[in-house]
Amino acid sequence: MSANDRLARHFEAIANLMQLLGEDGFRVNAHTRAARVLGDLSTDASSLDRKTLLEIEGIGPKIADKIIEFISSGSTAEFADLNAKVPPGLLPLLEVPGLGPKTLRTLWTEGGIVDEASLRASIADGSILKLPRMGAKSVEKLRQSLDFARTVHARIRLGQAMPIAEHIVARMKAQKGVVRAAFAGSARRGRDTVGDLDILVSTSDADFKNEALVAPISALFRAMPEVRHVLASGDTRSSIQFALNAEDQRWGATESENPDANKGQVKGPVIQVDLRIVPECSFGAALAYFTGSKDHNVHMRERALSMGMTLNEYGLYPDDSSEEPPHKRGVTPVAGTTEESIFAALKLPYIPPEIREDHSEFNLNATPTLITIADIKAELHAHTTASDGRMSIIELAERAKARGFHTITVTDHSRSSAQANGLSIERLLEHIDSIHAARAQVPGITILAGSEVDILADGSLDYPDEILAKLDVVVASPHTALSQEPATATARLLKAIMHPLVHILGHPTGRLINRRPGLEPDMAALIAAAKKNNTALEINAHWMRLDLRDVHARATVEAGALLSINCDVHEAEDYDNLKYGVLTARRAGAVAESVINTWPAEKLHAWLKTKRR
Ligand code: DGT
Ligand code: CA
Ligand code: CA
Ligand code: ZN
Repeated sequence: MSANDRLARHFEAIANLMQLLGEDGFRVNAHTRAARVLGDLSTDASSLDRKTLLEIEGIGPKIADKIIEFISSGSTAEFADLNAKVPPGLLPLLEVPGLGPKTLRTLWTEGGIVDEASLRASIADGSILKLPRMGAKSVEKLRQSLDFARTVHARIRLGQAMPIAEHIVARMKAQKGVVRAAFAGSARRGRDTVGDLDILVSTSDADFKNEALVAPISALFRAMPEVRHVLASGDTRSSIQFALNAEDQRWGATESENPDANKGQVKGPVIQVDLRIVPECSFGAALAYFTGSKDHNVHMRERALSMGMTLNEYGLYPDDSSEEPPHKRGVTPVAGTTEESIFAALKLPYIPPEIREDHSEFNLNATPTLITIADIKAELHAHTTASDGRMSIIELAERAKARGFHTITVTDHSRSSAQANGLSIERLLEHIDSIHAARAQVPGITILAGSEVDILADGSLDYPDEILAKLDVVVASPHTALSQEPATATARLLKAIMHPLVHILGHPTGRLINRRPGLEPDMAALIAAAKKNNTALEINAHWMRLDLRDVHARATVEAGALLSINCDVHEAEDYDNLKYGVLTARRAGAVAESVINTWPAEKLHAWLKTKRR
């Protein structure tokens, strides 16, 4: 997240808190406006002095001071003051679709609702119906939103969890005595959400025997400033709850599900992080064990047993069928320092973490060459300031070029997407000219003219065919009517896939992880049609989306249909989401060849033209 985004998020949180506290409109509006202005700012606000900030329309002296305070301290006193006046469980409820700050204020002040539990209770006993503007219909909708959130509520999106994992690993690596550090678990496997983070640290074998060296590493982990609650503390293992940013209180961040763990803790969104410290000779075994998945581990252990060995998180040991585990008796392991040594000793190719799900990885004869970030050479779904993006065509193209891409496609929103400033036909035609004109200014990369065309509720596209035919690339995506019946959704999306001018089906289900489930079409039918019509299905790499999700991407790969991994770029940082898209593709077992963004320029451009004959 950019500094501007963090600032925008912060001012939005202040505005929300003010409304919850019933403050007057003018002050609220000043903060909402500041949030919008900061979010749209093309220069980094943290690089501006007070005078320059004041020159920006929508930023007055008070806001400017708060921006400066936020940049130097990471928060503001005003936020802290306001936040202290609101029950901690209230702000996260703003993430529930249909619950705005005004409604929430009523629920709180007049209905005594302070968190999810009390909201559920008042729905269950019907008392919520006595509150202003709470009709049977809106309450039923609220209940459904809460239920959807409940099923996913304990898991945190990969894009929020992974930066924390990387941050903690970097901190642990900087510690005295630490040799290796890595994160394991579902985050390493690249799942779209994670339950908790699993961090692994090693010391040298000699150091590991010295408690005075090991214990401080564990203690330091528990003393990180973001730690809200310590769940377990030992010399070689600890468990904590790590706070997500207060202003980043997104639905999906959660209290621990473990009731004991919650005793006496400060409320607020947290992610649990488990730490294990192991000696170097066990690091590979521990990494394999804590990467999982559980099912994969069970299979590995059975394989070891069938070969007369014992596998655990300490190593792979020759089995002498003694009751006591071999590592406790000082038995010398067969393997354990690296994961590679364990796979080799079990006569298996190295199995990449993303496919350790006991799906079919044990049938592999060789390590699969799964797609990597370096394979990606083109971005085919990107927005500019013409619709809701933050970059000009030139900047978008320059950023793509700096990543080593040979092609960037400008795909702004189509006319129906009014909230995203979608382009009318007239504006689109002008935009195509601007895109062509930009080519001379950014040599060394092919800039293609495209559109992210809305797939309307009935499956028709948002521009007529003669306009679509003028575009080099058409990404067709659903943005509205995302709670259609599955059969209707299938028919709708099939129509787009079969449309002869459509290259890519963008974010096929429209899901937002932990927010809305999106369409539930018959994926097998879509995939078969995509293959038949030579249309690529997108893995939208944004961590809020990851759409197609892993299992559907796998079905696409297995059917031999084409994938396209796109960042759906709206601002410069969005290119960094590529890693989440690639992880999803790796979970699907995708090799570079099955993803059109990896193809050489000539091949990709020729393929695009097959839909323009
Ligand atoms: P999560 O945290 O729910 O997103 O998923 P994981 O896979 O990170 O699961 P977690 O954190 O409970 O445990 C990390 C890994 O440790 C898991 O993938 C496999 C291993 N593990 C944990 N408990 C067991 C167990 O009872 N049996 C086996 N075989 N492995 C386990
Ligand atoms: Ca985990
Ligand atoms: Ca864990
Ligand atoms: Zn879209």
